[in-house]
Amino acid sequence: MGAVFSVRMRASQESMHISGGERLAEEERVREIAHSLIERALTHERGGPDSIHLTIDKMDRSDIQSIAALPISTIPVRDVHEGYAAAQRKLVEAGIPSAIAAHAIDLLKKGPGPQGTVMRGAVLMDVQTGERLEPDIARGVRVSRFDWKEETLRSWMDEVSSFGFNRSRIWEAIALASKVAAAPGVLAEICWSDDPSYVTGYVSSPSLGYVRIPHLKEKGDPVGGRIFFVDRQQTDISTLIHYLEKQAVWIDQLPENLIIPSPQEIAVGVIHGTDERTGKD
Ligand code: WAQ
Ligand code: MG
Repeated sequence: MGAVFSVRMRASQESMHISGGERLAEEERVREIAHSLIERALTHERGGPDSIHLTIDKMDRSDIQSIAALPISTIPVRDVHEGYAAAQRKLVEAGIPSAIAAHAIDLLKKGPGPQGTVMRGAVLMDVQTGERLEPDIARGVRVSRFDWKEETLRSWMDEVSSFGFNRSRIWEAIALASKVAAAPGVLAEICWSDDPSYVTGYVSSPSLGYVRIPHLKEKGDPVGGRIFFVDRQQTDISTLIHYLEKQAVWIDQLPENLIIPSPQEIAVGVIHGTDERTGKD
C-alpha cells in the first residue's frame, strides 16, 4: 500500500476567501485530486483568484480515525422564512438554547467575518454564552484532513442516486459535518454556502444527522458560513481545534438508514441548484 496524503486548497482575491477544498488521497490519486481542486479555484462563481494555495502533506496511515457518515434528511421549506424557522427548531432540538440559535442564524445572515465578510473557516460558538471562541475571527477554524474512503463513497452514491443526492457538493458537506459531529464537545453545526447561486444549507448533530434545509438564503447572496456550537464543559478549545484541523478522519462506514425520508420530503428532495462540485465550486 502506498502513502496517504492530505490535499488542501484555498483560493482568495485581495485576501477575501473565494473557495477551498480538503481531501485525503491515496498516493495514486494525489495528482487527479490536486488538479480538480485547482480547477475549482480557477472557475469559481465567487470570482477569479489572485492567490491559490495548494498544500500536500503525507499522513501516517495508522493515525487515521474511522467514522460513519451522518444520515440525511430534508425539511421541505418553501422560502427563507420557513428555512430559518426550521433551522432554529432543529438547533433547539440538538440542545442549543433558543437565544443562542437565533444569535447564530443572525450572525451567518450578516456575514460572520469582520464588516460582514465571509470567513475561510468556521465560527466556534460557546453554547452557554454565545461568545465566539475561534482565535482568529477573520479566518475561523478550517476543518481539514477528512474524506470518504473511495469504496464507501461509491456505495453511498449507489444508494442515494435515485434521490439526486449523489453530488460532490453534498458528499463533501456530509463528510465535513460527519467529522465535526464526531468531535468531542461539539453539540451541533449550522451551515449555508457563500456561493451566490447555492441556497440549500443544513443543520447537523450526532442525534439529528445531516438535515438539509432547501432555503437558507436568497439566490445571489454571496454571504454564508459555518458555526460549530461548543460545550466548553466537554472539551478545551485547543484540543478541539487540533482535532478539527489536524486529526485525519476517514468516513468508511454508512449509517443503518442512510436517508431518513418522509413522502413529503422526497417530493422536494431533488435539490435546488444543479452544479457539480468538481471544477465549478
Ligand atoms: N472548515 C471550516 N469551515 C469551512 C470549511 C472547512 N473545511 N469549508 C468551508 N467552510 C465555511 C467557510 O466559512 C465558507 O465560507 C462556508 O463554510 C461555506 O462553504 O445541498 O457549499 O463550501 O446538502 O460554500 C451545504 C449544503 C453546502 C449542501 C455548503 O459551503 C446540500 C457549501 P461552502
Ligand atoms: Mg463556497
